[in-house]
Amino acid sequence: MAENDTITIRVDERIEQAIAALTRGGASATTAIEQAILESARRAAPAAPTEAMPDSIDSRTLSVRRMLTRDQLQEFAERGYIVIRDVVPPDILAAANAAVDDQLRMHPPQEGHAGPHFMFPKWEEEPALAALLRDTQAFSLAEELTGDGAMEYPWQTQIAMTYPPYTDDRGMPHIDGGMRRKADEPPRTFTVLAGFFLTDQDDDDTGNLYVWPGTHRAHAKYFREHGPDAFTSYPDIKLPEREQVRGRAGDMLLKHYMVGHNVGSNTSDSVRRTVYFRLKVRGHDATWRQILQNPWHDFTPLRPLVSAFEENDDSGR
Ligand SMILES: O=C(O)CCC(=O)C(=O)O
Repeated sequence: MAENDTITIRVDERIEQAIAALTRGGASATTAIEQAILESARRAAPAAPTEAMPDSIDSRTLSVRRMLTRDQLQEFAERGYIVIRDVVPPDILAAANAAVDDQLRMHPPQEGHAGPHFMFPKWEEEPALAALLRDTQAFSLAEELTGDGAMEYPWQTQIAMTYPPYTDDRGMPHIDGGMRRKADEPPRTFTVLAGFFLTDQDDDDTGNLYVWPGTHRAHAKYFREHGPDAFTSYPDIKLPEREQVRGRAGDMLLKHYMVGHNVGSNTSDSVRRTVYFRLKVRGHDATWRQILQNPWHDFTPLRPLVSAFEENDDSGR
């Protein structure tokens, strides 16, 4: 098939239902979905010459828009984060890993380093990293939390690596962008953290991000009570039990900005790699005071879902 050719596929109801079933719950369904589409393509274009039939799904010409399920939306609203399986195809993943290798040649850690090593290339500087967000379904999945067209691409990328052996024993989360800020400087808030696992982190202590689920709501409650200008240090809240975010290479994390988090331990045999983007709804910066007090400020589509737990913890205003 020539590079710019496209084929139009009428996805029949059965295939649509199969895809919906496969993607529900974030199951690892990419291959099965590809097969479903191919099957549909065969039915839609029975007379096409052999050379026009793709061997595999060409991501430039065919895609099925993945949607977050209601359960995923609910989980994000309630607990503040979700992991979505198989968002990044292998070729984009390999190119991203090569870009991380390039960055490491420019910014290596010290000989024998153990613990976190962060690098912050600009968005334009590393297109193979930007591709994680821009050339996959990641951005549209993230926008299901905020509304279609609501967000903009970030200007910066973060490569987060954890060299073993490292044990993080701080036992405390942080919120990005405000701790130790000067009172007359606005905090560097954002809407949602999109994280891409470049290495498997599906066992504990493999460099997994630590999160304290639900703290986006507890923090907002604190800032309603103490005022948003109190965000110069970590809010004094009762912490829930900490969790380790688990994901495999190719999966994506979406985490509410206000969820308390921290670097996790890595006692495995290999260096952990994650790439983060801090995404903002357009016009976000001007409204940081509202954002700190209202966890749904930037998340219009979630508002109808949150009434159940808003009643209990009064965090949804
Ligand atoms: O290592 C990580 O994944 C967490 C990094 C982190 O806490 C941060 O950049 O704010």
